[in-house]
Amino acid sequence: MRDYQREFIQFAIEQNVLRFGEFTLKSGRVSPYFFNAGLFNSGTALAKLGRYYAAALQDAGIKYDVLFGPAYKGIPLAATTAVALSNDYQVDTPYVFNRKEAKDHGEGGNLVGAPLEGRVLIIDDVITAGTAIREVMEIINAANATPAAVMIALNRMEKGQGELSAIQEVERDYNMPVISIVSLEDVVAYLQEVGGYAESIQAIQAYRAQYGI
Ligand code: OMP
Repeated sequence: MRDYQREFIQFAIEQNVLRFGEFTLKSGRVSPYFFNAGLFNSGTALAKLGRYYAAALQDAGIKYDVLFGPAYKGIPLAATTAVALSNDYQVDTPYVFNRKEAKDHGEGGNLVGAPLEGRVLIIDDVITAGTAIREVMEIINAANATPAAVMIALNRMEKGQGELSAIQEVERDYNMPVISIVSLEDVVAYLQEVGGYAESIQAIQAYRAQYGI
């Protein structure tokens, strides 16, 4: 695990973004942990978050033309990542996001920001069963753009519809990599390192036996 990944997990726990307990997910699975990116809810937290996304993106070495932040949660994520790429790496990257409802006046259309064209780097929070990301792919296909990769904060390492992980299914179906700042394995390694999380680790292991890959 890299230093920035360890720092990121610590930061997510401090912000209550990463919590342990019992949570019912969108997929109906009952998870012993939850990652709520909406709780990176101050200027400082959002600035830091953008730096972690930018660091992981630079680390992955993927080529892309535009960042896309899917509504709603992806919008600040793409914006803060674009700012961090500029501040930390002097890379000026266009970014675009979608509206959930079309607008028929003013700038019109469903997309706001840079043109959605070329190789698109999608920025999102979490992939569990892969439902949300499939909706995003429809927007990219409709724009005739090419997906370059999906960048998420946490890879929950869960099964999708079959025996592959949801992320492997997305990679296979859309022929692009999914990259993350950290994975569940990193989280568990971190919890083991710092100590005091024996119960949570046990619950995560039981959950992984059922839904993990
Ligand atoms: P899938 O559409 O099943 O891949 O679930 C992804 C979405 O679930 C995310 O975009 C979140 O809205 C939500 N989610 C989290 O935010 N954090 C989690 O730890 C788990 C989920 C979830 O419900 O699976």
